This record gives sequence, C-alpha cells and structure tokens, in this order.
Amino acid sequence: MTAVAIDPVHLREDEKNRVTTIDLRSDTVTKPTPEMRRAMADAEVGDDVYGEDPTINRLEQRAAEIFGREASLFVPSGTMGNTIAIKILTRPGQEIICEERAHIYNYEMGMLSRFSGCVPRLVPAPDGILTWAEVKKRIAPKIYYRAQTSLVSLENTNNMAGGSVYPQEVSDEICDGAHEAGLRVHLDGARIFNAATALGKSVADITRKFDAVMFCLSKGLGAPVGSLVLGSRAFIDEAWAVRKALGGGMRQAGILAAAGLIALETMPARLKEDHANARFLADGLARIRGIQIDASKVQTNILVCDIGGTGLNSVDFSRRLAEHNVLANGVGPTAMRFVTHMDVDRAGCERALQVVERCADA
Ligand code: TLP
Repeated sequence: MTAVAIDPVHLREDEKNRVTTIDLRSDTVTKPTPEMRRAMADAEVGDDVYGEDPTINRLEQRAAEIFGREASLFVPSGTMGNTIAIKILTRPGQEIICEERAHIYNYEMGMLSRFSGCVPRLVPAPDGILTWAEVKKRIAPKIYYRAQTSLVSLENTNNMAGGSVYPQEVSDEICDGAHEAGLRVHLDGARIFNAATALGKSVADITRKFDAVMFCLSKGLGAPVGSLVLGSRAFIDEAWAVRKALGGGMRQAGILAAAGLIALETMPARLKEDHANARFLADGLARIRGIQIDASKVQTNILVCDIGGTGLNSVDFSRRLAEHNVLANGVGPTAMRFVTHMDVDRAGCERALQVVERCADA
C-alpha cells in the first residue's frame, strides 16, 4: 500500500466548533497551550527583517545549540524551510533523489521544480526507509547529456510511510556515501523529535551528518506556527536571502517564536505519550474486521492502515467517522492516516476506536 494522495476532511461551518471532536487528521491541528499564549502576549519583539527581534534571535540560537549547528533560521512553514534548503543545495537542471512518498515531492506544490528548477528521482523503499545501496543505484552517470544528481533528501520520520524512523546507521551511511559521491544531503525533519524519541537519541546525534536540516515546531511540538532551517553559518546567511525572496520576512514574528521556544524546550519530553497512543490505536485497529495494519511497525505518532476490507473507500469512511465526531484523513483510495498529538489523550483514542469499529461494521 503506497500512501500518496491526501484527501483531507474539511469541516462544515456548523461542525467547526464541536468541543468533543477527536481530531486525528494531523499533529498540525493542536491549539497553543495557555503557557504559549501567555508567552506570546508578553513577547519582546522587533523587526526581524533587520534581525532585531530578540525572541526570534533567542529561538534561532537555542535551536542551533540543541542541534549542535552553527546557525538556524525561523521560517513560517516546513514547506518554506524545505524550499529554501533545496534552493541553496542545488542548481537548476539537477536531480534530487528522494523516496516516492516524500513530502517534498507530493505535497509541496512542485516547489523543487518550480522554484529550484530540479527534477525528482523517486525511489520506492520498504516502509519508506531508503538505504545507501538503493540511493547509489539512482545517481546519474557523469555523462554530459544526463541531468546530474546533486542532492539526496531524506524524510525522518517518513510521514506517509506511517511515521517510520531511519535507524541512525542507515541515515549515516547514506550521508557518508552521498558526500563521497560529491552529493549533498538534506533532511526533511518535520518530525525529527519524534524520530529521536523513538530511537532514544538526541536530535543532534541523528542529524549531524546532514548538510541542512528542517524541523517543524507546529507539528508534534504543538506550536501554532513555525519551522527552523539549520546548517552552517554560510548556509544560513544564504537562507536569509531566499526566505525574503519567498515572502517569508515576517517582521515582529517574535509573538510566534515565543510559542515556538516553549514548544522546543518543553514538548519533546512528552512525545512518547503520543507514540504509545498511536501504538494503542494501531493494536485496536488491527483487531477490527476489514482493517489491515501491522501494529508492530508503528514507531511514532502516525499510522496508516488499509480499510479496503470494510467495502468502503477512504472518502466515505472518513465522512462516516466525522459524523461521529472522529476525524482522520484518507491518504489513498483505501488508506487512512491517524495521527496522535497532545490534544488527544488515551480516553480519546479509546473512543476513536469504538467509532471506527462501528463505522467499519455499518
Ligand atoms: N505535513 C502535513 C501535510 O502537508 C501532509 C501533515 O498533516 O502531515 N515535511 C513533512 C514530512 C510534513 O509532514 C509536512 C506537513 C511538511 C514538511 C510541511 O510543513 P508545513 O505544513 O508547515 O508547510
């Protein structure tokens, strides 16, 4: 089952404020905590296009420290962060190797071609985890009439592969091999803290060998907005200009960075709860007739299951769930994605399972 097409549930006006909705569409749906809102209200701000927003500067410094990098840059979204990194690490007409379910290929509006002028070289990989052996085979031969490979982009965790995690030796080997071959390596680490939690390692350790790293504050970490790009000082100096070109100079965005700082400092420690809830959901789903999932493969906060055996497609299935106040997205004709996060607790997962069971049987 290859999950690529996303068919998100959109709520009707009268459905939007339901208090009891269990929203498992994504970890992007979380609301800022009271502590985040207080910090946002009190944030010291300045014009960040002049580099004068003290709260953004603090966030960028902390992110760089935590990842053991020279510098970082606050950007409005993961898509912009990936776009900036890809622009700097490639030249028009080059190829980028990535896994076939990669977010940069499927959900970023073709920006790798549109903005950077590159073409993707897609590689299918079991559970979404590439290996150096597979990457190596796809590097274009050095012939003048072949578009040259310049970049390998990995996604950790791999979202549409069900939040799968790169074992560190596998991503290290890809980075070492790519560097030896004269390529650069980018990490779409939207959920890198989930990967680090699953591996029991620090984000600095598991990302050290990448040329550039992007991670999101607004996914499992619960911030309302924001991502960071990390790399060398020279890379981040270039990133400032590309961010501005994309319209990402955000002025007094310290009000956002204030929430981001709380997300970065306090939220990684609780991700294991989301992982346990996802596994609990997966175990429950595996017992429901018509639903297929290998629960032992659920490592983080995302699971993708196949509901084909119920006789329904994912559009109808997600509509049925929504009628019972449970939200989950279809990500393929019969593939459904469930994502756990800080705004859904174990009791919410139990209720979601009861609703899924009822909808699968109807
Ligand atoms: N992912 C979203 C959707 O776009 C699919 C989600 O609900 O999971 N990299 C990865 C691996 C992502 O999962 C996402 C968002 C992004 C990049 C982009 O981040 P944003 O939405 O901030 O541009």
